[in-house]
Amino acid sequence: MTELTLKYKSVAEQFSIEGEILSIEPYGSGHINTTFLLVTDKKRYILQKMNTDIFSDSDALMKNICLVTEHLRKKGVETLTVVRLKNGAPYLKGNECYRVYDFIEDTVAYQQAPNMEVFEASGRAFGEFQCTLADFDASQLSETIKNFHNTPVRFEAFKQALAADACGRADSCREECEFVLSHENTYSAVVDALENGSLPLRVTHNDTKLNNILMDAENKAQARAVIDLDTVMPGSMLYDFGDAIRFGASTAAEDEKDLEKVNFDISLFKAYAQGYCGALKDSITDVETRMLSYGAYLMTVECGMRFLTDYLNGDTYFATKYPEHNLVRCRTQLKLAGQMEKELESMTEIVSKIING
Ligand code: ADP
Ligand code: GN1
Ligand code: MG
Repeated sequence: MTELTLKYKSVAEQFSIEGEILSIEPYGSGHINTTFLLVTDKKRYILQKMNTDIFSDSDALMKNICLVTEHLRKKGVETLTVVRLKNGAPYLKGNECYRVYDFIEDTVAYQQAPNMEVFEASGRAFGEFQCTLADFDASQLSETIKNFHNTPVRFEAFKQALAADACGRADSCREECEFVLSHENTYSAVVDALENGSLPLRVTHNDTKLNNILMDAENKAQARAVIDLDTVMPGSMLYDFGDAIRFGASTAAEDEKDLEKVNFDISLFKAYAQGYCGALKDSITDVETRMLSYGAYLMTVECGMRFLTDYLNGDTYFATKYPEHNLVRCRTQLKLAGQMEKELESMTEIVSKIING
């Protein structure tokens, strides 16, 4: 075992895991935490080094996760199982923080929708996830990242990064910056509607990309568990619908370099909307129905803006594999947002037909 593996082994041994540790290897494609597959001679686990720069209050974060998973489990919904430390604590707290989950076996986390059925099933599961949390007391939840989907606040952060140009990268992304600057008047509709009460505040997941749901490996169009519960907090239904569309209703990966391959696919949009809205038919309001498609555009442009901000800041937030990675991701998001902007009317018609028959 390497020195690093030995370090993770001594971390893992402090948790109540079954069996002898055989291996600890990097796992998955998350951009925020550092995830490992931990294998013992008895079971498999997920070991995560938590990102405490982003989630600064790790006690509050883990309390949220314990409360939400308890609520889901009580209602018979499969969810993450937090493996406690031998001393009973829910995570290892120190200069670095770690947590362990049972590995949810016989599942797949897709990086791209393999077909319409899988994407529709993921939509249904995220819709049901929200229904299950509808009676969860939101006042028990901490806001783990303030202003997470506050697009005007994200826009201010972008403008600051552009003005500072800390890494001298602004010249290499003029076109992208221009796109973000020129769309300023489209950013505030959701925060305004939440503030004036026309959009209801709900308990939402807020990070609903397709690799944050585990699908059944055998029966491929069946969801097993919604994961990555770090950002479950009060929000709008538009955030959950929108973020899933921005990632999953594309014909290419989030970091596809060849933009020719990246297109918004309205039939994937329809499939997801059928699953998601089908599950939420009884609770969705008229304003949500009217604004859902705009939410897809907004989450896509917001994510593009966040990747661009991070590129300008020198890649301090999202994990990257090469220097232009954030810029490449930003380009796919802005292309998709531009296409959605043009198709908003047909998207809204699709949603309204699903809801109103
Ligand atoms: P991040 O916040 O960095 O995105 P996630 O919690 O989403 O981290 O985990 C990253 C990846 O690890 C997921 O996309 C999924 O592939 C895998 N994963 C996480 N938790 C589990 C689990 N309990 N069982 C199986 N796979 C998991
Ligand atoms: C991050 O954690 P992960 O990789 O599932 C990010 C999301 C972004 C997404 C873009 C806490 O999600 O907000 O939409 O990357 N999560 C956080 O792929 O910032
Ligand atoms: Mg994730």
